[in-house]
Amino acid sequence: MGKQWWKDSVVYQIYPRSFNDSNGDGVGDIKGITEKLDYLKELGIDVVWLSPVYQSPNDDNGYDISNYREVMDEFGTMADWEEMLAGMHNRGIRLVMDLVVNHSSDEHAWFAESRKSKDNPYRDYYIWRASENGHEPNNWGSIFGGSAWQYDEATDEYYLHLFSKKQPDLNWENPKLREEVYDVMKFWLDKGVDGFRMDVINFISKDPNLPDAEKKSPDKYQWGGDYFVNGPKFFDYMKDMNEKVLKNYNAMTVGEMPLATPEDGVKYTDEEDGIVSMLFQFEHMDVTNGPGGKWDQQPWKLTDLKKIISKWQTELHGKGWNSLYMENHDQPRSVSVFGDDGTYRVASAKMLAAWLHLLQGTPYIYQGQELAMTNVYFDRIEDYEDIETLNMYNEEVKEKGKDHAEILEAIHKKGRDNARTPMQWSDEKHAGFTTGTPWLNVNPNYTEVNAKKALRDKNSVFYFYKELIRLRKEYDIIVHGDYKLLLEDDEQLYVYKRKYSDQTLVVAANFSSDNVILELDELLQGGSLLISNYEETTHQLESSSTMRPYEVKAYLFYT
Ligand code: TEU
Ligand code: CA
Repeated sequence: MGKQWWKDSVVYQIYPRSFNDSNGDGVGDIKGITEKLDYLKELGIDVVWLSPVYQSPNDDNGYDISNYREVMDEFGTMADWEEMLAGMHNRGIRLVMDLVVNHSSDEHAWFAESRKSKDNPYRDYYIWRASENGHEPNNWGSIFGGSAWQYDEATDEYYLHLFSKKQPDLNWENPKLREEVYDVMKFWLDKGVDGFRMDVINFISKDPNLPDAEKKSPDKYQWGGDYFVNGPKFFDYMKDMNEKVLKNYNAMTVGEMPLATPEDGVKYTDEEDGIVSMLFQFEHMDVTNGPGGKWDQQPWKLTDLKKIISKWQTELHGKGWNSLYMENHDQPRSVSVFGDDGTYRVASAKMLAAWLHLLQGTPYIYQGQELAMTNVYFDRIEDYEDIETLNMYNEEVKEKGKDHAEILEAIHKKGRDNARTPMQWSDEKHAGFTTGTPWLNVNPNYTEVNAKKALRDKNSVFYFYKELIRLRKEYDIIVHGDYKLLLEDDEQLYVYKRKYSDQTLVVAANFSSDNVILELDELLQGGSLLISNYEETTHQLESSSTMRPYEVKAYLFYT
């Protein structure tokens, strides 16, 4: 494997709480992951990104860490973790851990000290400010609702939390804090992990003046992103981290970077001067957002998706590196949003898979995506667990008096629990996820949608992913080829062409449930079929052909 081994890898994301429960307490755990390593090996993935397994009071399911060097009791022991890592490495699978260092839990020992007194040695590990005329230090809103500031009586000051009040932001201005983070990273790297996915890493540097955000909505609190997204010292902090830690390991780093532009992407992932191996950005996920943002989901246009994807493909080619994903633990299921989770569930899941995996970048499969798991439609708010969802519901329904049904519909479309219902292993009770009571109910479609069934069916979405992963290993063009969008204005067909030395790859995907005529340039006739999701397909590309509902086909040409 080369120096940049992540470029020809496929990543599989595990959300441990929902993956597999080994001891019947209803919560997925580390031994549960170890039990399923052969399943991952069968799929053929190269890397696991494991969402946090550190000690945590679980205000945000592990994204609130109270000890960076210990494994969460509910998930098992360090010995279990070591066994899991060995099991992965024995199978040639690498492990990327989640590094959540924009904030910690308020139950972290650093914070317990920090809040005690203004002269505590840990005071400056967090961001404390006095009140402004009896109010919060500024008008920033938290991403999970309400103010981004929490008053703390002990010292009569406020601390900053961009997420929940149990997730105080760490103060990266403090060199001691930065050293602590480096030590945590070395601790895990020395245990053998192969890299980190860095949670909201481009939020770590705040403008030290913490100015009020411009008032753009009637709300009391405003989005303060101008003062912390890609903040003033972000790049320098990351350079320092690379110098002091990462350069000594051949580690893969994925920077989760909301609001990053392709220009940022080029700067941050440059092979010589960059700071991470690849970024994880959200522009294409936001294509369904209406003017009201994430809870205002609207019908989306394929031409809008094309513009975003094409911009990233073109601008990063030869200069930077991106993640390719349509799902993670914060997003709804892609087949429910971009495909069809009814009649064409299987066809559309395969279409999305081939369309995505044949683009340039490192593909990510989120657990259950390989089964075409779908969104879930609980009708009681009590069935939801996610802090973001529940806070939003309380604010909108209980405080502002909005309609329950309307808000529930928004949750059905975009709530994070869509991705967090337990992995569907079989048609047994609770989908074979647990013998106990699952922490979050399983999606009732598990009798139809489950791994056991998929593994027995050679035409399943699972084996389609397996084939895509295999193709990546066989054809360099998938990793290295350039990108050109064809049929730019078409609202149903997404067609692109890639080139690499003497090879050309054409991928045609129908994002609709209609039969659509595909007409291509005379020059693009012939080639040989690489993959498709319908059994009967022409083995050579024709200048005019019909694309059936959610059909995808890719052809390779040698010139
Ligand atoms: O998410 C960061 C983020 O900015 C959003 O995508 C967010 O998750 C949310 O859905 C806003 O609507 C990361 C993690 O992936 C997420 O699970 C955590 O809750 C968050 O950071 C805080 O650690
Ligand atoms: Ca368990």
